[in-house]
Amino acid sequence: MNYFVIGMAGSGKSTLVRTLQQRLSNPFIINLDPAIQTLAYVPDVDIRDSVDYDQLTSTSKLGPNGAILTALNLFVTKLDQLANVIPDNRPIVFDSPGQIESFIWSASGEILLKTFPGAVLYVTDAKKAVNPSIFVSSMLYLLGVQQRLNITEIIVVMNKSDLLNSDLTDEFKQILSENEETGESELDLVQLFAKNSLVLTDSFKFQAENDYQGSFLSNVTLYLDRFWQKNKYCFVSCKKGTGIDTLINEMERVQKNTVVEEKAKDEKYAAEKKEKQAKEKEKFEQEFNDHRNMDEND
Ligand SMILES: Nc1nc2c(ncn2[C@@H]2O[C@H](COP(=O)(O)OP(=O)(O)O)[C@@H](O)[C@H]2O)c(=O)[nH]1
Ligand SMILES: [Mg+2]
Repeated sequence: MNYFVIGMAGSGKSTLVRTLQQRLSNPFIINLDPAIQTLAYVPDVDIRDSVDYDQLTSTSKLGPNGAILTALNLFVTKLDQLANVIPDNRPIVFDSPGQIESFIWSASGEILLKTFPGAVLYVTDAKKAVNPSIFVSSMLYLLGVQQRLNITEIIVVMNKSDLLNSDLTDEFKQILSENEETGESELDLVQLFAKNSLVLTDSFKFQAENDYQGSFLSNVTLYLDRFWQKNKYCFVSCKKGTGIDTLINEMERVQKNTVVEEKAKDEKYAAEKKEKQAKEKEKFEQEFNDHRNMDEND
């Protein structure tokens, strides 16, 4: 079972990995963040043991992002060694660098996901998602990640839900009642954003800063919500340890589906390759016979 924890810097990825280390059964943890100074957990494999980030910034004169990217690329050149130390029958959890783009938009993330097919956890800050424009921006990024990595289903981890402790303002309460929904807290509101796009679009009316932003976000939401609503949203608090059991059940379900899908993709690829080779062989034999017949006729 393989799990990749990705998300914006500061969303709580490493804290979640620490929580999963405590809650999963005997997990094997891999830290992929070369630049982290202090980790909240002790990993089983640490990119910092095989790649010297400081040397990349000083000797190779790379900037912080270039050095993270290069460190990941160097790490994946040693994947055969990693495969040798990864034990069988233990859940593997990959913690990714703070800068999501270094993992998502480079070849290394793709290679790791292809080599160790599994579930992807997109960690985001639930408190920030109370702002509807931040919620939609986060969902747009999520859809970009899904397309980039060709992932059918991704788990959205709404972390820091312990901070969703304020009551709803009267404006939000009115929006809920106009849409025949009920809810008192920010937690109810963000849960509704994820499943009822009308609540979201109505919220832009007083949250969006100008007409252009409100109109853009409403249109984006009405068109794209069907794609982000397909994902499962898990509201957790790593700080309080809440929502983790539900998350783990979801991780196991998505991981199983992903492995089945990857197997089907590999089988389809192998069948197509076999068919192509058979056609090429047939074409070659035909050409060979044609030439032989021409030679015999001469
Ligand atoms: N309130 C609250 N803070 C959290 C939670 N999870 C993480 N944090 C804090 O968010 C900050 C960033 O966490 P970190 O795991 O380093 O984020 P990363 O950059 O995504 O790996 C730290 O100060 C954490 O203590 C949570 O569930 N609730
Ligand atoms: Mg981290």
